[in-house]
Amino acid sequence: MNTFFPKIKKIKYEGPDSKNPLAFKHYNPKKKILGKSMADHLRFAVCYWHTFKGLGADPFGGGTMIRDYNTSSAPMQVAEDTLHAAFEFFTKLGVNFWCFHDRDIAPEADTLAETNKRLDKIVKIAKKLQKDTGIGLLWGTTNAFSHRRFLAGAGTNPSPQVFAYAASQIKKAMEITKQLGGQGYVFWGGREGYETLLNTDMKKEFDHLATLLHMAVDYKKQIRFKGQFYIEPKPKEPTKHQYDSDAGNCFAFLQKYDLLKDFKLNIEANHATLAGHTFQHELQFCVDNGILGSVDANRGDLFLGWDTDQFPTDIYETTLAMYTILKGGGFTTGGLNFDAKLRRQSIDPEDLFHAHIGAMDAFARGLKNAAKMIKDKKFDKALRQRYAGWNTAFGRKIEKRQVGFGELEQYTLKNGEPKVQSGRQEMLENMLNEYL
Ligand code: XLS
Ligand code: NI
Ligand code: NI
Repeated sequence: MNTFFPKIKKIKYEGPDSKNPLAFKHYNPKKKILGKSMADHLRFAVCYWHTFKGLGADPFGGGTMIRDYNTSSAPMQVAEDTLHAAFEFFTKLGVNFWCFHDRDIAPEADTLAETNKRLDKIVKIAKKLQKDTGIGLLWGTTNAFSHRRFLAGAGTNPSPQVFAYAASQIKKAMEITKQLGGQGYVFWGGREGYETLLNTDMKKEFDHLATLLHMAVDYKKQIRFKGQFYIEPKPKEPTKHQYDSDAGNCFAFLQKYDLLKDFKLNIEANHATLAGHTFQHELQFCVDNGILGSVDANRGDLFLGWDTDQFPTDIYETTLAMYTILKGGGFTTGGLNFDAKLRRQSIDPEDLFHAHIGAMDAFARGLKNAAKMIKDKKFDKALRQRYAGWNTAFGRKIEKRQVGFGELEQYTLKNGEPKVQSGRQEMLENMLNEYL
């Protein structure tokens, strides 16, 4: 397997002193941290859509990246070549997982039947490549947002015929995800949202989205697919208002429609910031409510208000994210999928390696820092102290609701003004910087 990236050898761990840009300085897959290998903690996955199908296009111009696997004029030949290139890339990079949309791996044909045949052909090859390389599928998903039939949404489309088309597509995507041993399946509501309430029955559309997901749960049982279902929140883009806008909103949706036991969330860093939250906030919300599933690891740009999907490089962010993930028990079915794309000027195949190496090292450093923070227990201690009042007999009585407003008024009248304490934010921020 040395066809599409002939200049690149297997990327190795060389340690922090290495000057080789095509080596890991921090990601040492076998190294144990808190009793588990770095590879098992981080569960890195490469995404197919940006890494192999994204060629640098933006709203002002077409692709800038020329790839050897993309040269044939026969679409299915391109699909096969791309798949081989992908597995060469995964192997050389040393990741254990990949993720795809149905339409990334096989191009859509004129009819659904023909499209499904194409998928079968590619999935057969993918299965063999997975077996030969030991690389697994972290999750599969459906692209029910690019084709013009989905211009007004998939599950939330005003037309039941489009709903049916989306359902058929998801059915097939679940089947192939199962065939490839996928550990999860993602629902990102690409166009499940609206532009104006003048033409939108929001309640109906939410109901229909839930119906689609219930059907998916039923079908999952029917075909005995054991992977975990995830919803991926995003507040806007492509629609002005997306229905799965953030973790809190998804949690309410899952509860209302009785879907909580069947779904967790796939949190994307750039979607968190678009929703006006930090990445860590979204992760913490999921941990606190038992719905942390997987992560799309990327970052946005401070000055741009859209999903720039850049490779994660900020150690501050990766440290806080890994701290929350580790404290929440770590990944089980999920992992860190790089839903990130090269910048338009990064045109060489080599740039794909630089991007992923940097991102993996950034998370490896985050993991090491977070493990130290956990071992030292300094932040745990600070948090415990801040809430210590709740461990007194008085605090417990409130928590257990053994007292009500009347008793609390009596207490306050008797004891007067409460003592207030410093939040120590700056001290804690300084303490955090000691770990970076
Ligand atoms: C787009 C989403 C998408 C999902 C998969 O913003 O992040 O890439 O991860 O459909
Ligand atoms: Ni994503
Ligand atoms: Ni995104």
